[in-house]
Amino acid sequence: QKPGLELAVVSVPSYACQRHTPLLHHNTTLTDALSILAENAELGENEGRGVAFRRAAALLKSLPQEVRGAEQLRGLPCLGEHSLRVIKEVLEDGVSHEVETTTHSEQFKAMKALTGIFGVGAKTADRWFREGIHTPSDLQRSGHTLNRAQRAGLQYYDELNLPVTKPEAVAIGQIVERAVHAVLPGAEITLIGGFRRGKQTGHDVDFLITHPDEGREEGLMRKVVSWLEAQGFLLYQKTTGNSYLESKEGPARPASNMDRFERYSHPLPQTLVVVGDHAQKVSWVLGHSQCSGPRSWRAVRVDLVVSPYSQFAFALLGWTGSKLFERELRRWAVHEKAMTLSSHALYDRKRVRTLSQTHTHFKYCSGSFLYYQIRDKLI
Ligand code: DCP
Ligand code: MG
Repeated sequence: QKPGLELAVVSVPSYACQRHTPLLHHNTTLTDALSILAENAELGENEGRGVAFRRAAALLKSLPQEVRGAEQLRGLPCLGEHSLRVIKEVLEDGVSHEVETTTHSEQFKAMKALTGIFGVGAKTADRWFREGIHTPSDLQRSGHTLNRAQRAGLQYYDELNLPVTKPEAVAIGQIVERAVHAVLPGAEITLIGGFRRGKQTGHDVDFLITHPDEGREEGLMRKVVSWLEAQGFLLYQKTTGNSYLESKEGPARPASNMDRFERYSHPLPQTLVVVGDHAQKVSWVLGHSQCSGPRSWRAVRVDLVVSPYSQFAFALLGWTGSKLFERELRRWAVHEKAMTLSSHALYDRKRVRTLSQTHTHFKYCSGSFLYYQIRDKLI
C-alpha cells in the first residue's frame, strides 16, 4: 500500500439498492469511463456486459471518498475483472486505452448518433451503420423510408437531444396536469424518472397518473392524449398497451425465469409523446425554454404512465429508477427475500406457492388480490 492511501471502505453491501448512491459523488472520472463502456455494450446489445459495467460504476458512486489506488478497492463487491482493469488503467495512466478507442470508434459514434434519433433502436442503427449511414444527415440523404416516430425524431433531432431542464420539466408538468384534470378531475400526477431522483436535467420527462377511486383511471390515457392532441401539443404519440393486463395473447415472448425475476421490463401503459405547441398556446408555459429562435416552444420527449390506485406504490417505485436501482431491487427481492417485485405488485413467493409462469395466472397475481395480501403485512 502506497503511503497516504488508507483503505476507503471496510464493507459495502453488494446490491446497489442497499446503498446510498448520491447524484454527486467522488469518482466521476472512473464512472464516466465505465459508463462509456456500458453504453457501448448496450448499443451492441450485450446487456450482460452493460449491466456489469453499470454495477461497477454504481459501486464507485457509493464510495465516501475518491479512489486513488486500486488497492483501496480490495474486497469490494460488484467489480468484475474487466471493470477493475479499466479502473486500474485510469488510476495509473489517467485514461483507459479501451475507453479512448471506444469513444473514437466510428461505430460507437455512429450508433450513438443514430440511436439518438427518436424511434431508432440499436438493431436499426446497426443495420444502417453497415450500409454506410453514420449520421442523421446521412440518413436524410439515404432516402430510407422512415416511420412516423423516426421522421419526427429526425426533424427535431437537435432539440430532442438537448437535455430537458428542471424548469422545463415543471412547465410540462403544468401542461400534463391541465390535460389530466380537464378529462378526469381529482386525478393525481407525479413527476417520476430522473427528476424524482433529484436530477436537474433528463433526456425526457416522466409522469405517473392515478386516481384515488380505483377504476376511474380506465381509458384515461386515451383521453389525455386526445386532449393534448386537440390543443396542438403533440408532434408524435404512441400508446403501448399494458401487456400483462390487457393483452389476450400474453407476453410477446415466453417469460423465462430470468425475464420474470431479473430482467427489467416496462409492464405499464406508456405513451411516448413529443410535446410542442404548433398553435403557440403554451408560450406562457415554455417561456423559460432554453431554445432560442422565434419559436416559443421546443420539442421534448414525455412518457406518461397510468396506474390503478391499488398499484400506485409499486408503479411509483418501479418508474423512479434508476434502471440499475430497479434491477438490483428486484434481484435483491428474489434472492434475499424470496419475493417478486414488479411495477404492479410485490409477491411473497413463499405464500403464493402456485405462482405460475402462464400469462393467465400472472394476470391474476398482478391484480388487487396480491396487493391486499401485502397491504396486511407491510402497509
Ligand atoms: N425504467 C427502467 N428500465 C428501462 C426503462 C425505464 O427501469 N429500461 C424506469 C426507471 C427509469 C424510469 O423508468 O428511471 C424512467 O425511464 P427513463 O429512460 O426516462 O430514465 P430516467 O428518467 O432515469 O433518465 P433520464 O433522466 O435520462 O430521462
Ligand atoms: Mg426520464
